[in-house]
Amino acid sequence: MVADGVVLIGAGGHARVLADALHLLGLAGRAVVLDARPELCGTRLLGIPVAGGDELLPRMRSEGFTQFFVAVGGVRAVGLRRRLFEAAVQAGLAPGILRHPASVVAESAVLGPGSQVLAGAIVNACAEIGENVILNSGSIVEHDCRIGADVHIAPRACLAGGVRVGRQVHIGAGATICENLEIGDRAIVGAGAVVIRDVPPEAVVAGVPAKAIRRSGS
Ligand code: JB2
Repeated sequence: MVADGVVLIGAGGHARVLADALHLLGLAGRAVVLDARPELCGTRLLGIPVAGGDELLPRMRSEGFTQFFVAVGGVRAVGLRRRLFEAAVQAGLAPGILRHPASVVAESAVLGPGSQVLAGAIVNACAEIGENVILNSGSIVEHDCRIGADVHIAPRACLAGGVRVGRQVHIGAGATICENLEIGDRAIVGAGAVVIRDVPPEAVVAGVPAKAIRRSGS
């Protein structure tokens, strides 16, 4: 029986980043990983045991696991991230909040349940981060930004002050969003884009300055 154990859901690249952070936070010894690939069962992810698949979720609570993190993060995984979040909550686990020791979070910022603030990320004053959000390595979320559920801000992306981001948005690595703009639900901003106008829901934008190239999901 593990007291206050942590469940990582997923055993790929993003899970390795979260596992590394759990080691730094002293939580890895009480963690377990679940993954959809049966061949990983019995292996270890940075020393953390892979116990099996999501069919184990309903019994994790009775085995002493109380918190979880959705540990998949790819650009096409936003729907999956939501489904896994809801399955874990349904199983009685609480979404944790992961703050890498090398991240900076202003005292007045609010981090939603399940949010992950990774190495070098900065969340500035009065920013509001929704549930199940990834603020990946070196990303910057400036003052007064509002970020919706299931959003992934990829490494080194920068949101200037007052940006509003809807639900299930992906902001690509190194993208810049100028101040006070709005990014609609399920939009995708390509890596390195510089966004100087609002982005409508489900648009995919890329380039400098960013222009629409297609709709997300198409
Ligand atoms: O339903 C599922 C499920 N579907 C896929 N339940 C569970 N428990 N696990 C699932 N998976 C597992 O997620 C796959 O079997 C695989 O092991 C893992 C996804 O690994 P992958 O390395 O392909 O993606 P990722 O989401 O961990 O990493 C992506 O996103 C990161 C943010 C990559 O693009 C990384 O480079 C990126 N840094």
